[in-house]
Amino acid sequence: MTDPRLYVILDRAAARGRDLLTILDATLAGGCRLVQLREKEWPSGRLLPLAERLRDRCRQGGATFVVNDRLDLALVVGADGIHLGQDDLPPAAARPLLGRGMILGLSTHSVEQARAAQAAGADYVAVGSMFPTGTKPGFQLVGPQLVTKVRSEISVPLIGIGGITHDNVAQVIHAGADGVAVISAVCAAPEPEAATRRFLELIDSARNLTTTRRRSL
Ligand code: TZP
Ligand code: MG
Repeated sequence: MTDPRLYVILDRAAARGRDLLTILDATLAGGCRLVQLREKEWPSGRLLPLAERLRDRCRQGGATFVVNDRLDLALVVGADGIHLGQDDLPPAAARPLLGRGMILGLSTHSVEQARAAQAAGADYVAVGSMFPTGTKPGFQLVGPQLVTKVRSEISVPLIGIGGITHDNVAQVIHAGADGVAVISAVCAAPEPEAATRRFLELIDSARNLTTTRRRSL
């Protein structure tokens, strides 16, 4: 898996009519190297040509390309990974179908789920929702406190998700996350490239601060 600091999730609904390929190019130019395609409406047949083009651009840009929910599509396009939630195919059912070296990412909302995700072979674990978000309204709010609890329980990369913006990203990194996943803060940003660069700057300075704090304890 490439650099997990910033995981940009491309979501057509959040992009509000803007082309996902344009957003992808911008976020790659801004330094993102971990990308997910998330589509909740279009059937897989309709999504396939777009998924292929996104996969190609990710390959050219040296980014990891993950598909959300749809294992069939992930396999057909030769994605680098699949991301599954608690209500999707269980990891034990998905794992045997994954190609060699394919990444399995799992969404979790409690310490127990995160522990179970790692035990089931997750290559990274996402924890959310960090903050209230309009992208998944009414979704369980767990806050950065859960990142801190999960951090001491798992060793695979830990990604905070949900309502993350430039203003609050440092809280998630300070809580112990290796990276953050964002939808609207990049897909709906007026300038996705600049938004990406700023996230990476903020994440890096939060990480430096966290390391300095740990060292001085
Ligand atoms: N899973 C937990 S919260 C969330 C998902 C997919 C939505 C994240 O979107 P945004 O726009 O970054 O808050
Ligand atoms: Mg899902």
